Amino acid sequence: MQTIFNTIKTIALKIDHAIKTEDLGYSSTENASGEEQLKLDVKSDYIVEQAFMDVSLVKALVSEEKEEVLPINEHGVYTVCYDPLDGSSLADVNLSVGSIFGIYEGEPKGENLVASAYVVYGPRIELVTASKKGKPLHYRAQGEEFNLIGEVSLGQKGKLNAPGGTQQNWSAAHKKFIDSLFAEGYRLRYSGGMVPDLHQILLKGGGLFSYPGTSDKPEGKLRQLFEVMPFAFIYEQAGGQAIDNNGTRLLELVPKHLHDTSPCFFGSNYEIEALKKTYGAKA
Ligand code: AHM
Ligand code: MG
Repeated sequence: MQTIFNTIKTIALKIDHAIKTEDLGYSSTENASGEEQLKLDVKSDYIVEQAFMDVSLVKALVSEEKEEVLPINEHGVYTVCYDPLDGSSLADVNLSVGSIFGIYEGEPKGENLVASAYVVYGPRIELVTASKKGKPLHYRAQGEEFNLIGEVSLGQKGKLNAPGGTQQNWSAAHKKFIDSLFAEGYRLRYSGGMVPDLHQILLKGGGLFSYPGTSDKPEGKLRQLFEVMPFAFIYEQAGGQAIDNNGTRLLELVPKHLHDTSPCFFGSNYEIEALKKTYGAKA
């Protein structure tokens, strides 16, 4: 697994360089979810693809920017599902963006996720990795090196509330729940980039990030394989919880298609337990 994490470090430095130097305009293509791709999305996807080509442990790649699975090494064991540059349009307004990686052994589905990692490109480049043993590890880049800062651990309860989706399209139950957290003293922290938003909650010890099903997007916006499951793994390893709108662990989901989405809630125990009570079985 260390070989894969080392490859992600190399990728992080290259994508950071691209963010700082490349043209930010749109390409002439769309991704598998029908969204216009920025040139930076395409470039970042290419950087990831090239970096993993020679990693013999990796059998296949599945990218948010590609329709199909890309087989790369016949004898590999892992499928790496990734979002090369999540929140890429935020680079235009100079907010933080990120890359997300889920490493699956066998078929890509929640129970086969064996490790995950994300990179935050902000004022600094930071990396968080997680495997099945121990707490996630937090690194910061200094030049070409990634220095270990320490373990990431969630407290029982936090203070931050990051509510995603268009409020006009939330269910009444969802609105009531989000309002109840604010009434308890929670503070709004939402940039529109799931990587920096989830990173902030993790490093500040707790809170809730939600992206519910909405009237316009009943299955939510965030993709299971590249976004939802890798973060669910990291939140659980950090001592928190990650569930869908039925109270099911996100890591129990089995996507029917590579680009399937799911409503998702990530947080420390207090907020997730409150969410389960408020919504009952159905959010
Ligand atoms: P992207 O993969 O197309 O960049 O979209 C994912 C991003 C997430 O980072 C973020 O949580 C979400 O979209 C924000 O969506 P919204 O603006 O609807 O709240
Ligand atoms: Mg994304």
